[in-house]
Amino acid sequence: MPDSIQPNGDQPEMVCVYDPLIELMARFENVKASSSSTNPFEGLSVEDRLKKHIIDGIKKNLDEHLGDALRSYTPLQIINDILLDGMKTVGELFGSGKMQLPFVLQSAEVMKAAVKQLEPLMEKVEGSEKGSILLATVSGDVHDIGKNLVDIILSNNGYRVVNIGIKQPINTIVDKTLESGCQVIGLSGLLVKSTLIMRDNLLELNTRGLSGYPVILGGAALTRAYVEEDLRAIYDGRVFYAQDAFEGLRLMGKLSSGTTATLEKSTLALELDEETVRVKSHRTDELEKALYVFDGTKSDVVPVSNPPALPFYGARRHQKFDIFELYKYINPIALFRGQWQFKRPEGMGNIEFTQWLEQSAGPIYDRLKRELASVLKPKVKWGYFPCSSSGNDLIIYRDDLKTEWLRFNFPRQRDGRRLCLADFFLPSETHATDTVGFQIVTVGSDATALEKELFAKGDFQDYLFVHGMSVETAEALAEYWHRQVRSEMGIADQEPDEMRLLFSAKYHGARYSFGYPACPNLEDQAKLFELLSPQDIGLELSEEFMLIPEQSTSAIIVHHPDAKYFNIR
Ligand code: B1M
Repeated sequence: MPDSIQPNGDQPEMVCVYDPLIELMARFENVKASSSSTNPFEGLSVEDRLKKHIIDGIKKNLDEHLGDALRSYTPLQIINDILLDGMKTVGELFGSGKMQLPFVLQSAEVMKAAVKQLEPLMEKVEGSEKGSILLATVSGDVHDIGKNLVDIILSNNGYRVVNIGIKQPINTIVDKTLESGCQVIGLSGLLVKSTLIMRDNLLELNTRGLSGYPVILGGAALTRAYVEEDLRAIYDGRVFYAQDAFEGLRLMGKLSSGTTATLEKSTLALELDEETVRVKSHRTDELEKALYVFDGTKSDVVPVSNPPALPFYGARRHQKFDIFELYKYINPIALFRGQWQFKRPEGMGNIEFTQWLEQSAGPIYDRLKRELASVLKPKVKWGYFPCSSSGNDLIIYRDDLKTEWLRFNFPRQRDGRRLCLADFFLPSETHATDTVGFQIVTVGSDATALEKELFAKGDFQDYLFVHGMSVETAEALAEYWHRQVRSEMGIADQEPDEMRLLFSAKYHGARYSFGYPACPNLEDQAKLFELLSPQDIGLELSEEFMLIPEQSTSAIIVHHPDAKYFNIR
């Protein structure tokens, strides 16, 4: 177990330790760094001391200052009038780009610690609740972090949150909502399929006469238009889209004060880039299924007449890795900006921002590399199979090279080049077989367990950092192993010498993950499981074809030199 992430121990205090990130952030933000030599609370009133604890995320001396405040205020007054006021400032700083998400989480940690200290001294006052929400990730979906970030932000802003976890069927959602007396239902999910499940859940609430519950929906594959147009049209009650945890907070504020009527009609700006809109289209599934039928018009792709020989037949396992070698394959942009959500401070240029990220997120990254070296357990299952194409299908053969084992059916672009993954392989009419690779990688369930522990303990900042590192290490392992596959297939002739180019897939062939645009059918994960049997590296499939543990990813590997990512329009 890493030094500073002890299962039952305390995190080191931030205030008396030189933290390069805090120092650097201070150069760009209004939030002041805590100096190691002066007392940051000197001369402040008790109210301002407590607010400073929250805003600057300082845990040291919190109990003492809470004790001082208890001489003049009740515990409830301290929470509602002082600490929550501090959290409001945190929200405003975040909203105006002056505070980064990891620091918001640090403030939430302090808030949680303060409430924990005050709670035993409080009597439950009827009607004192600001608002309440039941949170769940929908059926079949194992994605935890999105919902948990919402939980952290809401519960540390005074709302009662009943977080019932991942993979929750509507029956449980309804039962727990009624049982807990929550006023709002909040649903989250990672996949396009989850957005369809959310739709079914809303219909079920209608049927059961429970549309009186306002519903907030969030998650990577949702779009505002889908929720505010399509789902609003089918739900008898009020349903809202939250792009992030803070929009969830604003919505809870409006719902609790009864001012959602105006909100429902508002046209909040959509800040989605073109790719996100495409990827997030909730219609993807249906649209693409309709395209699966081969109408005879192929693309201009010419399969390789002399494909790579099978390096071996069937699946193999590998689980001995130098984790520090794998770390080199982590894309720092995806980690720092995507997972840890560091944003470019206003007025800072791109180059300066990149340098700033290296200097500010870099030390955290280095720390986690060391601390997680024994937690992340990289494991791979991969294999090669003889195959051929037939229209939009890719047929996989048994080791006699002629008995069909199973087939994949891929969508074809409706216009343009009319690409389809099957086109990259020799057609069955040629009576020759081609070679296809598959891989599935995981960094194991210990990372999931550590994340759970950190979340439960209220170490929210490390929870975000560890989650980001673990999922991006899974992605790095996929990148690393794909390189191995290219070498085994004898197509390592275009290896980039810079990682940046590797991350933009500038090599021979391509790795496509099921669920991504060129092969959107997540059910194909079941076929990949049949081919690779990855249960022996601890992998399972959820009923909605997600991989458990969460920090895992799979792919079909195409050797054709023209194979690049493409969308299905
Ligand atoms: Co993958 N992935 N991924 N992935 N991944 C997506 C989601 C995808 C949209 C990418 C794409 O197609 N371009 C796509 C899904 C499309 C689909 O459904 N068909 C996809 C896929 C297909 C997959 C796999 C199935 C691929 C494969 O292996 N075959 C696989 C599945 C993993 C599994 O089954 N366990 C997979 C794997 C992975 C990695 C492990 C490599 C990695 C981490 C995933 C993870 O965290 N579990 C990963 C990543 C990084 C992504 C993207 C790039 C980012 C997702 C993320 O981590 N966001 C994503 C594409 C994208 O979104 N641009 C993609 C950060 C996270 C904190 O945000 O959970 O959305 P999020 O929560 C936010 C908001 O959404 C909101 O607030 C939160 C905080 O701000 N929010 C709420 C969420 N719930 C809310 C509830 C609310 C309010 C707000 O109120 C109730």
